[in-house]
Amino acid sequence: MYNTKIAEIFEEIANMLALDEVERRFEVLAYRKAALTISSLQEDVGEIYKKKGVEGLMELPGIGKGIAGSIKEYIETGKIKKYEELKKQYPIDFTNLTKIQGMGAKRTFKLYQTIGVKNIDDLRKAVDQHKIRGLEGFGERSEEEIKKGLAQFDSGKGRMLLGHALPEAEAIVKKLRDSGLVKQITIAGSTRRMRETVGDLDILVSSSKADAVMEMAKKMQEVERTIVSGPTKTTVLLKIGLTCDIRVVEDSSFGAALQYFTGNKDHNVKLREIAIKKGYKLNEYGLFDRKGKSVAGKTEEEVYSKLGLDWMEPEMRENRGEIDLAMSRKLPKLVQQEDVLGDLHVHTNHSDGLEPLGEMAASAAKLGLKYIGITDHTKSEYQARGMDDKKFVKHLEGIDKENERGGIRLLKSAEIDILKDGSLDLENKTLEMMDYRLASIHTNLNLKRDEMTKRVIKAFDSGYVDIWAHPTDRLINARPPIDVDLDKVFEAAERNNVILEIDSYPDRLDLNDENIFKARNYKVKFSIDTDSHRSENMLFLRYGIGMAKRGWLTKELVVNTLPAEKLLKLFHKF
Ligand code: DGT
Ligand code: CA
Ligand code: CA
Ligand code: ZN
Repeated sequence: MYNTKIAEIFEEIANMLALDEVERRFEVLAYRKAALTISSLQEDVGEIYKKKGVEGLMELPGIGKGIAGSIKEYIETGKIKKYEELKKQYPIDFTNLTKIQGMGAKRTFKLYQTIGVKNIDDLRKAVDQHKIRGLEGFGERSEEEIKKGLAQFDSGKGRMLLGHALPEAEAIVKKLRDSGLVKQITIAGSTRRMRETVGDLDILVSSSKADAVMEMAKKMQEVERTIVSGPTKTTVLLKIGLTCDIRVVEDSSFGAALQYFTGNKDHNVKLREIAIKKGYKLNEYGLFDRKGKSVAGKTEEEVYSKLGLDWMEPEMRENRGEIDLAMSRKLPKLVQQEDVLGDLHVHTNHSDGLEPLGEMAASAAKLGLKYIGITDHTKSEYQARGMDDKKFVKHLEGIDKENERGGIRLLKSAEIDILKDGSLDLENKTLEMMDYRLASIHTNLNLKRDEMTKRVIKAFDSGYVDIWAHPTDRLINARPPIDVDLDKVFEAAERNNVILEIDSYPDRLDLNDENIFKARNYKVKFSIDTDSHRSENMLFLRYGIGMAKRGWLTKELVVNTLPAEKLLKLFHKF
């Protein structure tokens, strides 16, 4: 997969071009747009290029001839000349520095110019030595913010977003499968459990040609270098900066190995204890009786079954009580991607989306969805080109017109800003024209817990909020969640029939599994949405589904598994 790396380079190019004395705004915007497009692609640009050449690249939104040329250059030579030259002029690690909260591109450059900060280590030193607070335009508060940002950065270090890791793992699996060398092959580890971030990839293979598989694994185009390689296990560092374990086992052990390497560790430990109590021994090769005879191992189902447990989906295997449920045959039937009939959080180019309404609708239809809710931003989100009441009225009429033309059902909505004081960013009469109202927080994220809690509850108590979108506002590895008393807020959601969103965007995944768990203590429902800003983002749904399964949600608890007519009955009426 080239996507992550190329998107990073384009973002860096944009950052560096923006520093140039010469006004190069269009070029900067072009690179930023290209970075956004590529980072959210699920198909590898390398594959697109291989199949359809530069023309194929140019079919992607926001990719013109020049940028397509740069992509080609990178795929063929591993470098982009323009980038290398800019890098000489600005030897700054923009990619990582701008990940720190409080560090935009401008500030990053300023710190380089004034005190020579080139990378994260330099920044850490500057913070420790209090060199930043005295600089013009910074001050003590910025220094504190950067310090917190650094801590946040460290805590996420080395763990990659599921949304970047899973497509990479799938590309590797496909490659190995296509080689004809493997009998069975599956992704295991935290990626199979759909954890929001993964530490490394685990790929499990059964094959009678282990040597050839190991050789091939080392030589894949995705590999930066081999870390260790033995007869049945190879660990490589991938170009995207993640390590990957590839293991080969006998077909007769595949189920036991898959169970073992899927984990998680605590789940495995508990399973092993159960095995011991039953007089068995469980390991990655199989389940064995006292005499060392294998009693199970070919499939996972077999292993669980011999231990007296129902098989459970990987997303549940976190030792959160699932083993007891499996033993008493009471596992919940989790929501499946096929159950989801619509997406209630979709943007168009009427605010910060990249595509017109019609295109988003056509793409959703192609994916088999029956309806989508159009949730463009409101006026406070001026940088997202949010609309005021007047524009919204016209926009909603536009949705009606589009509905008359046929195609899948488009629901009228908005992503309404919950303002600092808890009021909503549109007038009631505009809100009343919509099928439902999705609300979220985008500004003043640093309010104290008390004030934040009051803010959200006030919004809910208005009676105008149907869905609370990306509730905690965290960005994985980049921004902490807002400080809010979720118990109080969930209680208010229950009282006001507010549906809680599971935002599927890879760096949001919000609510996450833990918070879904907490929310299930209340009589609330959930909506698994993609927050799409372009058609391809709709493929993110599977990450939200993963989160929902990790939170043990059944179909009944997820509102967008309902057909539109039934769904509409759940929303507030005016
Ligand atoms: P990660 O890579 O940090 O995102 O998380 P995992 O769960 O993929 O962990 P990883 O790659 O270290 O190991 C893959 C699986 O192998 C893990 O989920 C369970 C199993 N495993 C690893 N180490 C142990 C261990 O010491 N004991 C047991 N019972 N299982 C282990
Ligand atoms: Ca792993
Ligand atoms: Ca591993
Ligand atoms: Zn949104």
